Amino acid sequence: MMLLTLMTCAGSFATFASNNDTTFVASGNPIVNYKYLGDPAAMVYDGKVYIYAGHDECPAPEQYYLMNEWCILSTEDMHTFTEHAYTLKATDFKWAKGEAWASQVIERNGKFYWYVTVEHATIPGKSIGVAVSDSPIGPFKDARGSALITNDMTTEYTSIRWDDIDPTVFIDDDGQAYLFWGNTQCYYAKLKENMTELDGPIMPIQLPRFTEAPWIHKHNGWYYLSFASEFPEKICYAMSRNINGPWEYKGILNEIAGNSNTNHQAIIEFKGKSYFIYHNGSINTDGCGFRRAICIDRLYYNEDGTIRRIQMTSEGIWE
Ligand code: FUB
Repeated sequence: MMLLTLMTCAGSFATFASNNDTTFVASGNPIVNYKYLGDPAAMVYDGKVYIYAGHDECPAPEQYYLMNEWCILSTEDMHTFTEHAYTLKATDFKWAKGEAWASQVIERNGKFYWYVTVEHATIPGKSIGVAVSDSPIGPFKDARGSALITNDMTTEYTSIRWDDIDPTVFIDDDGQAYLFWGNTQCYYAKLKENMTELDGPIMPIQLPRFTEAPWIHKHNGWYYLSFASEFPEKICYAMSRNINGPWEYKGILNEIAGNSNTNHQAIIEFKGKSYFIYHNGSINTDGCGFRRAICIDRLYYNEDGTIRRIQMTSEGIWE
């Protein structure tokens, strides 16, 4: 394979392979500094961490996002990363108008399901779709040919048009899959085994100061529901012994992330360590809340299951 090492616009080195994959060694946070990426969602699969992130394109409008696609990174050691050539586009969902907002991928029975936020072409407001692939690096195709969640399914809870965003998906030990999502109002619903249909009603969850970006994970018998709170956003979290709640609010997990009005987290365990993956606006000189950058820091649990506040670092992961 031909390899070409180039100095990128941000002054870092990245190696571009002839198959258009890009390999680089992260020298700290942010881990990618040759393009802007936000809303990282991470999946551990077969000895690797995969990060799926929205591409903040330039030039974006002054105070809004320009997001048309999601990108895929992978790593075996949290230091050397490959950005894969394949991108999923918001317009790969024929019923969508665009706007590749937050997403998450999960594996079930050897297939990979990519839950995404997009703007619906005909039903006003944001929607959640799902794409499927035989590989974590694609190609993915629309699994339904229609949205899984549309704004008109949740109007009894709020009249805003952007409440159906930011899907996070989880498969419990008994095999039951759940989709959580929301803005202003947090929701969850069961998913059928096929991962592409709801398996019950949409239920609201009451969380104090909830804004968006729910992330559901489990550790040592506790369920954790972390989420972006207030605006500019901090990440807060709640814990429960039951996925159906009640959720006990535990306060701030991560403070406002530098130079970004949003914050959006993924929490994973990989090779015996826990990681907090998030975005900030720290790429010099143009980084901001609409040109974001992915960062990774360690996450530590206390003995009682609560989580220590994240220490955001410029140095990134050392050990
Ligand atoms: O990237 C667009 C939106 O910004 C996401 O859907 C939210 O979570 C916030 O990060």
